[in-house]
This record gives sequence, C-alpha cells and structure tokens, in this order.
Amino acid sequence: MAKYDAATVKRRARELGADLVGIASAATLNAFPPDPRWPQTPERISPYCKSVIVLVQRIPAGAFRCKTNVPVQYIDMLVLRKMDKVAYRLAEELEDAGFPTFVTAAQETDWNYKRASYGRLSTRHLGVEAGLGTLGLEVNILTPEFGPRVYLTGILTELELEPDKPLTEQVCIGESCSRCLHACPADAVLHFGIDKRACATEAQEFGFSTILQFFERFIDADPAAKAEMARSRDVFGFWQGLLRVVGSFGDCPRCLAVCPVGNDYHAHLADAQKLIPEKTPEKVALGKRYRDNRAGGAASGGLSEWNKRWVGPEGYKGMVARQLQEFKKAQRERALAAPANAEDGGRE
Ligand code: B12
Ligand code: SF4
Ligand code: SF4
Repeated sequence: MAKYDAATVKRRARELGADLVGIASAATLNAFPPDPRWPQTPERISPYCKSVIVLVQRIPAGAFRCKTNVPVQYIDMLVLRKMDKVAYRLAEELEDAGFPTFVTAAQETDWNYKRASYGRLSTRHLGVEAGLGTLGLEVNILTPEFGPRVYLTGILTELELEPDKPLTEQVCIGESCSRCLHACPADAVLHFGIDKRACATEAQEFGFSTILQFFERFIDADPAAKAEMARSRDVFGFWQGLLRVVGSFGDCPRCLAVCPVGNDYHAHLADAQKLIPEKTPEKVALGKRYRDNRAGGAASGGLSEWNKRWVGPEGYKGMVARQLQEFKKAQRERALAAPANAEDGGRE
C-alpha cells in the first residue's frame, strides 16, 4: 500500500489541480464548531473521520475586471466544478489506497441547521483550521495568496494525517481598510459579520427566498396577473438558475473584487478596482465606528472570545503591506531583467 502522509496528500492535491491545500484534524473541528448551537462538525457526518483535507480553488482575477457581474457568475460555476473534480479524484485515490474517504457538499446547505443557512460543514472555518487563511471583516476567508477570491471544499478521510497549524496573524487589514464595507451594494458587511438576508438580495438574486416570495405573490394574484407573472424576468431567472446555477448564488462579486489582499489583486486588480463607486460618507463613518469600537474594546459578534480564533488572535501585523513590498520588488527585478516587458502595466 502506498504511504500517504500529509506531504504526499498535499502534493497529489496540487498535481490534480488544487491551488492551495491544508489539513485539519477532525478532533479539533469537533471541539471548535463555528456556532456551538448548530455544530457543523465532522462527527455529525461520520463517526470515523480522522482528518479533513481542505482544497482551495482560486477564482481567476480577469473576471473581476469586467463591466458587469456576469463573467464572475459564470466562472464561479466552472471553479466549483473543477474543485469538485479535483476533490473527487483525491478521495478516490485515498480510498483505493485503503482509507475510506468522501467529499462534502461545497455549496448545499442543511434545512435542519438554522433554516438552511448553514452547510454541513463551514468550509471557511475548515480553511482557517487548515492554516490557509483567516476570516475578514465581511467574514470571507482571506488567503494570503488570493485574498477572498477563492472557493473551498473539504475531503473527509479516515486516514490520520499531520494537521497544519492555523495562522495566528490576522490576514485582513481590518477596520482601517473597510473596502469591502464601502463596496457592498446591500450594506450587508457588519463588524466581522454579515447580514445574510441583505447579502442574499444581491448574492442570490434568483435564490430560494426570491422563489418563495414570487410564489407567495403568485398564489394571491388574479388570473390576468398570474399570466403576466409567468412570463416575467423572475421566471426566466429561475429557469437559468435550474439550468446552469447562474443567478441562484454567487451573483455579487463586490466584496471579493475590492479586497487588496493577495498578489492576484496587486497584479491584476489594483488599477481596475482602485475606485469604489459605491463608497459613501455614511459607509466611511461606519468603518470608523467599527474601528473605534474595537479600539475601545466594545465586543461584536464576530470578535467574541469564541470567534476570534478564526479572525487571527494576534490581530493585523502588516501582512498585506509586507506582501505588496515583496511584490513590487519582484516586479522591479523582472523589469530590470527584461526591459522590453516593463511597459505591461505591472501585470504578471
Ligand atoms: C449559506 C451561504 C451563503 C448565504 C447565506 C444565505 C442565508 N440566507 O443564510 C449568503 C447569500 C449570505 C452567502 C453569500 C456569499 N457567499 Co456563501 N456560502 C454559504 C454556505 C453554503 C454556508 C455558510 C455557512 O455554513 N456558514 C457557517 C456559519 C457559522 O458562518 P456565519 O453564519 O457567517 O457565522 C460566523 C460569522 O458570521 C460570525 N458572526 C458574525 N456575527 C455574529 C454575531 C453573533 C452573535 C455570533 C455568535 C457570531 C457572529 O461568527 C460566526 C462563526 O464564526 C457556504 C459553504 C459552506 N458549506 O460553508 C458558502 C460560502 C461561505 N460562500 C462563499 C461565497 C464565495 C459567497 C459570496 C462571495 C458569493 C457571491 N459572490 O455572491 C457571498 C459573500 C458574502 C459574505 N461576505 O459572507 C464561499 C466563501 C469563499 C470565501 N472566500 O470565504 C463559501 C465557503 C462557498 C465555498 N464552498 O467556497 N453565502
Ligand atoms: S456578496 Fe455582495 S452583497 Fe454580499 S457581502 Fe459581498 S458585496 Fe455585500
Ligand atoms: S477589503 Fe479590507 S477590510 Fe475587507 S476583508 Fe479585505 S482587507 Fe479586510
């Protein structure tokens, strides 16, 4: 039987196409559910799981340079498909080697967990426990490599693997940045938290709650209005969602697009996303209030004693500034080595 230790598993995941990979121990995940009232733990799924292999697939930055949200919506589906395939192949390989292994759903939620707003596992929290990043002001997981422009999935295995250590440094710049808050069209960004209902109006234009509201209106409508409603853009949106998922989730790219964490941002997005058209004085004031609250020790949900483990207990220590300096240095070195390429706007 082939020897599958943590290094081998990670190498295979990368060879199969994962952009980042980390390992979390099932025992740790069982001990630290994101919200203990609704424990999203491996043991609720399988009593035998020993380790969770966490795969990250980046969303190509090009889609965030477009005039509309549509390219991101489409590429999201492709990224998820690729990620599922990579995860499935790795799971198959481990099982062939003698270790029962399966992949969790990356997007589906469980009706029994908080009326379906929670997945069976929170893949963001898996990512943090596997040392791949920390949660940002808008509770996306920020990876140092690609910021929040990623999807994640978990592979549950009965193979005991050496787990990675979580990052203790906060990757998110925090309240002094607040760019995600400034860009959010639904005012959904809280202080290391998210107003899910507000976010869903943009992120899931034709999602479950839109469908529900449509049918509630439909039931009460008179026959002429019913006929009109049946031919409306809403029904077309539901059809497209069923057909290719577009519109039912992943619709709003704004908090992903403007986050300055990650070399993909420095290389491809700093110019296109520099200005935030949605920014208002009210949003700026809110960011400042969050900053003052934190400095004054006023607790917010996402920064509670339980939650700060996933935000980075040491706080922000300049990781993004350090990365930007290194990025610029590498850029200068490349320009010196190949002067003919120096006018490419700094892109890799
Ligand atoms: C449901 C869901 C949503 C829904 C929620 C729907 C609803 N009506 O409830 C909505 C529509 C909000 C949503 C939006 C988005 N989603 Co989504 N979503 C999920 C899903 C399927 C489950 C989420 C989950 O289980 N969360 C777990 C709970 C514990 O997290 P939570 O409720 O946020 O609670 C924490 C914090 O909010 C915080 N907190 C904040 N306030 C407070 C207050 C109190 C009192 C307490 C105690 C705690 C607290 O503490 C909690 C514990 O840490 C996951 C996939 C998965 N299985 O994980 C994807 C996922 C989180 N989504 C993802 C993405 C990409 C998005 C969008 C960017 C999509 C888009 N482009 O439009 C937006 C981003 C919004 C945002 N800033 O968070 C990615 C995340 C990638 C990343 N970099 O983080 C995931 C992981 C999918 C994946 N497989 O990769 N999503
Ligand atoms: S996905 Fe859009 S609506 Fe939701 S938090 Fe991010 S910017 Fe706001
Ligand atoms: S935009 Fe700024 S505040 Fe928001 S998650 Fe990214 S680094 Fe943090």
